[in-house]
Amino acid sequence: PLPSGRDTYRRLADYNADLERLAAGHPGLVRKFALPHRSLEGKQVYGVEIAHDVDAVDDGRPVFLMLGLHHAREWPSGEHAVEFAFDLVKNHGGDERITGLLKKARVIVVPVVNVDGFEKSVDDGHLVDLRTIDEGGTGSILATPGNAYKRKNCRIVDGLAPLAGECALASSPGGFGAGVDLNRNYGGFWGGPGAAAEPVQATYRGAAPFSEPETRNIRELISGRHVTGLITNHTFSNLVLRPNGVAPDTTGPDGLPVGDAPDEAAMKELGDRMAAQNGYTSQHSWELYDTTGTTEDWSYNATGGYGYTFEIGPDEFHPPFPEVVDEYLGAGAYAGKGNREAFLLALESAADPQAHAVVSG
Ligand code: 0X9
Ligand code: ZN
Repeated sequence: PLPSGRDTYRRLADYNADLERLAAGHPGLVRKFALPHRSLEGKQVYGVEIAHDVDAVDDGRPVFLMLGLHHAREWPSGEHAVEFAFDLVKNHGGDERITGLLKKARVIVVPVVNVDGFEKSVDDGHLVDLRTIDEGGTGSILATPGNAYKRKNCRIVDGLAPLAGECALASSPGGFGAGVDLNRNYGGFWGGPGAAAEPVQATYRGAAPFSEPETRNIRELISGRHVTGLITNHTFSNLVLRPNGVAPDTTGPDGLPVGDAPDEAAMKELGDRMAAQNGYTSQHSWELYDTTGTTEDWSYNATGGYGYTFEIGPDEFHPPFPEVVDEYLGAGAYAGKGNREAFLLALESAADPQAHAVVSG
């Protein structure tokens, strides 16, 4: 079973209750906090920080950051993030490796970045039998009910909301609904290829870099702490992606080629090791397709902390829950190939940032 014991997808209230439960049950080890900006619908966004002596916030230990649910329909991305939190807490004290890591480093988990969009997606998705959706396959995602396959946040841009003030998918132009694609709204290469300028598009980048409260939350979290490594979880395609999101010969905002990441050798090395654990393919993000304004293209290029996107699962945005369990643990059809071990490698690397410099020469 999963570290939390859960066997169905969480809804938004379940995430918030679980974070509260983790913190309340483990004073000194887990601290729950609210991110600085409420969502457009006024919801608070929560995270937990986990570390030995967690309240000694001025001790300068490096931070490993784990994110989920930038994209509303990608439910396993939040599940794996929050299960990692449960896993660390459960094994602290008993497991020597995890106890040691929580002494060296701090872990911050924000499982639901896009709270408004996720609530719409998961509430509608629960109205129907998930297996019925799955039979439609990914080719029929627009034929499924309501907002189960909503991607973006709840920014209403003129003319796009089917009903005034409503953050919905059904019957909106283009079928993608209102919203900004939060994984195109960060500052890294914002305005470049692989992101749309038109609000109807699935990859709408927003009016400006960090125009959205959800991306500002993550920017301020990262800028205020010493985040040496992060994983931002998505679904699907079984990929470990590393910067950059555009190919080296692409012209950047400064008119020069963006080039390859200065830490390419070391980031590839860690990406490959994580992929060896979860069985995914390790590659540059641009090898999937061009993207600009993504989380780690900002965080890496702004801070130097290593950042990866995990695209969880072979072929579905939110498969039946037992698959999510197996993909975390490395069980069942995924025997020996789970994200748990890959996440621990990322934490180990973030806990020892000096080792980065050695690998990259
Ligand atoms: O397009 C995206 O945002 C990601 N795929 S998803 O199906 N989850 O929407 C891929 C992003 C890859 N690029 C970077 N991470 N830079
Ligand atoms: Zn995604």
